[in-house]
Amino acid sequence: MDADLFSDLPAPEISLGEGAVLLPGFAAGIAEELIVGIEQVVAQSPLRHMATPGGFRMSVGMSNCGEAGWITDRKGYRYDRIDPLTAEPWPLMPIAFHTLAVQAAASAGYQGFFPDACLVNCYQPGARMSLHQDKNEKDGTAPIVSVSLGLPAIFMFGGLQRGDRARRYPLNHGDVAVWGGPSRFHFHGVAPLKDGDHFLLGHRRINLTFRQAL
Ligand code: MD3
Ligand code: FE
Repeated sequence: MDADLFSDLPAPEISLGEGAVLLPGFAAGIAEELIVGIEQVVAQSPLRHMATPGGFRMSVGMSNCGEAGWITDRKGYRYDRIDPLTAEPWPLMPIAFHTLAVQAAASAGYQGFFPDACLVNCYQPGARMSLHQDKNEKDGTAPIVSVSLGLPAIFMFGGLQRGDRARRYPLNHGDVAVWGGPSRFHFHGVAPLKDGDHFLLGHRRINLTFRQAL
């Protein structure tokens, strides 16, 4: 018996909008390696619930690796080379993270993507991310690559105006999405995480978001 008759076919790519591509299961085969990397990162720079400029505690636990990390506090949203919790540089980006992000971007048509920041978002049941735009990166022409691990989530993808109707897409374990071109500045968010029990991550969803931030 052939174990997999289709193993030589390229993975399907699904368009999410102009410049945005979903690569279903692109990272599934290296999920365990990614999770080891996440454990190393959060051992050095622990997950924490940051404060928004308006003073709300984010329901998503966050950390970063790479040359720069995304942070928020009462002073605003920004990138910093130093983790404010440890007062040290962020952990190095594991090579496997960087390679995956570069390969996914290239597969979606974005050659030369070189992420210097990786945000680690950890969702527990009920955690959500309200509609927002990613506008803190210096070079808006570079795409963003996101990797979903663990429990599935409903991703909301809107338009250039906050009030534009948002489409809802399921993001599953191992899925990678590449957001470039016009979709780079669309409003987006994540609906409250539904509880479940994932075979690798238990009651959690972890999203890695790779950016060229500096
Ligand atoms: C579409 N994170 O960290 S990843 C974020 O699942 C963020 O944790 C979500 O939005 C998460 O800023 C969504 C998918 C994603 C990331 C950035 C985008 C989609 C995007 C930027 C522009 C358009
Ligand atoms: Fe975002």
